[in-house]
Amino acid sequence: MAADDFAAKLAAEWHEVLIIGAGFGGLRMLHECREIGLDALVLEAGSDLGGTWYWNRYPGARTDTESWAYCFYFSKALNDGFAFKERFATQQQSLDYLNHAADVLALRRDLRFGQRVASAHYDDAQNLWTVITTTGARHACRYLVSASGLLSVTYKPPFRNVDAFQGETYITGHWPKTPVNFAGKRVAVIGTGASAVQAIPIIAHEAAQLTVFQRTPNYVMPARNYVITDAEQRELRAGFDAMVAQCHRQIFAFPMEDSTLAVKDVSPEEQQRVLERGWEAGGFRFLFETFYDLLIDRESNEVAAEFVRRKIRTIVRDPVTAERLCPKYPLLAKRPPLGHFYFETFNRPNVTLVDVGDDPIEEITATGVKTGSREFGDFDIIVYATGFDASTGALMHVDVRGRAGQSLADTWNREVQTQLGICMNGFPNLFMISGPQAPFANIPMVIDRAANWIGGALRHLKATGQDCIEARPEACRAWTDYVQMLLDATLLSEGSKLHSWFLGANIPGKKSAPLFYFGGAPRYFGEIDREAQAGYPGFELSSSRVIGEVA
Ligand code: N01
Repeated sequence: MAADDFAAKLAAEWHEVLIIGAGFGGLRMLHECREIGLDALVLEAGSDLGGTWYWNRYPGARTDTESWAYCFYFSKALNDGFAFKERFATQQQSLDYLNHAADVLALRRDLRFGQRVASAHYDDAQNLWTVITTTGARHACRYLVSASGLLSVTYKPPFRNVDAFQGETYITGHWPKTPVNFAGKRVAVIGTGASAVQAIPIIAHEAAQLTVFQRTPNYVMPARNYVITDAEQRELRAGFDAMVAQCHRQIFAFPMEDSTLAVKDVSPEEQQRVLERGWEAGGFRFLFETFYDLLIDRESNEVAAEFVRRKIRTIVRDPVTAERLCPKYPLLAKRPPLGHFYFETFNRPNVTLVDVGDDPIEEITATGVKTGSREFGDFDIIVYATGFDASTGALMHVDVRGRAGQSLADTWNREVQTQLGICMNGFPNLFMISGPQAPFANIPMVIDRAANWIGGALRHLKATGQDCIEARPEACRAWTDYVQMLLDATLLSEGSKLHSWFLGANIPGKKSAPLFYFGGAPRYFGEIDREAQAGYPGFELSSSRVIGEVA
């Protein structure tokens, strides 16, 4: 029976490709499918497109990648037709860009909103996936692409009595569409990760009082945001191709040049001068345009780490608060946030920092927060900026079943294994964009290369009359070991003691494992290209069709 006939029998709507999520990844993949001539539909839980930029509307939310390089790289025309307003795009500007792309590429007709995927089951006999959403809508497809985001499942710590609080409660990753009014309110923010670091300075300006609960301090580097002038806009447009090439060769796929200097190559005075220049340049330039060995050499790392601590001690007036804000672990062992006057905010008289590192929050009360030894009350609002069940979280919250009904959640609870961070053994024709063991880097660039690679694989299947691709178990084992080895060569491996979400260590009970490839984006791009050029040796390709079948 042809696949679409079988889908009709299941009372399911048939598409060759189903894509989960209408953020950057889903939109990019839909465009890829259209280029190949494949019929594709995007299922999106939200009421509109945007993904991360739809859900994360908290005050201060904006990109940490320079706006002009946070885009769809396959089209200069898309960037030419859009006015990037600031160096780091606000949440609304990011959403505007995605809407602009969706309009220009006419993507909306294949986006289905309000459709949260509840289950996705592979049918061995028919070689197709059936996908059911929480509204009960049934779909079937040959190829399933998860573009559900590496940071889309919010995490709220299981404090006792979270519902006891009688004021307003918000979570940064699921912020309401209507603005929250902080004016005159006593506000608690729990968490000091990238989301909190962006939100805290803005909330502090509005609130009567702001209390920040910090478990682990962060190395926050100044973003040094600015408004893009017309003249700079013209320069950026003229430099589009060079920018794309630069992102392809930079270790984290950012629009900057990697330093070729090691800390020990230069005198202590020169080290400080180089670091000062990076600090002034702003954003992640402090990490990548200063010295290349910060991520791999402990002593080099300590020079840069101490530089940041000195900055914190200079900026923050109260020495006790300054010391609390100083991280004592290696720089980059956790994902460092970019700040917009973050440390300066702690000089305000209405802002208090509470260190809960050694005195954990245990309970939420009717009016506030209780740690092991102290009680903080009289809050009107609690903001949870407590992060995400990252990377594996999104698919593990869906009932995904592969060959012979094997559960993805059970499989990943035993061990996360992938081939190239894109496919898995036991789950044929399931692809992941920004999946576990893919690089953590400038996300739209990782998305672009993954969508392009998946498109190449689908083209290859079509051209060779095949319709089934599955990662070989030995390839998955080898990739997993390789990802672990790459991680162990960096100081990022220390993140397991620091609740790093890079390793899943922020979620109690989640097995700590390398969730990202840290061998450098250019190396990864080369590796996935070579796999395709070699004819996909790490995959088994086959045909489920019988002669005469059309689907
Ligand atoms: O989440 P996080 P996030 N008691 O996990 C604390 C991306 N992003 O949403 O550090 C007390 O970093 C936790 O403490 P600790 C970016 O990649 C991008 O801020 O685990 N505190 C931490 O301080 C980023 O890295 C952008 O000790 C608890 C905070 O909650 C990623 O999203 C902007 C606790 C969680 O921080 C995640 O950032 C924003 C507990 N029981 C985010 N549990 C841009 O690029 C957790 N915490 C623009």
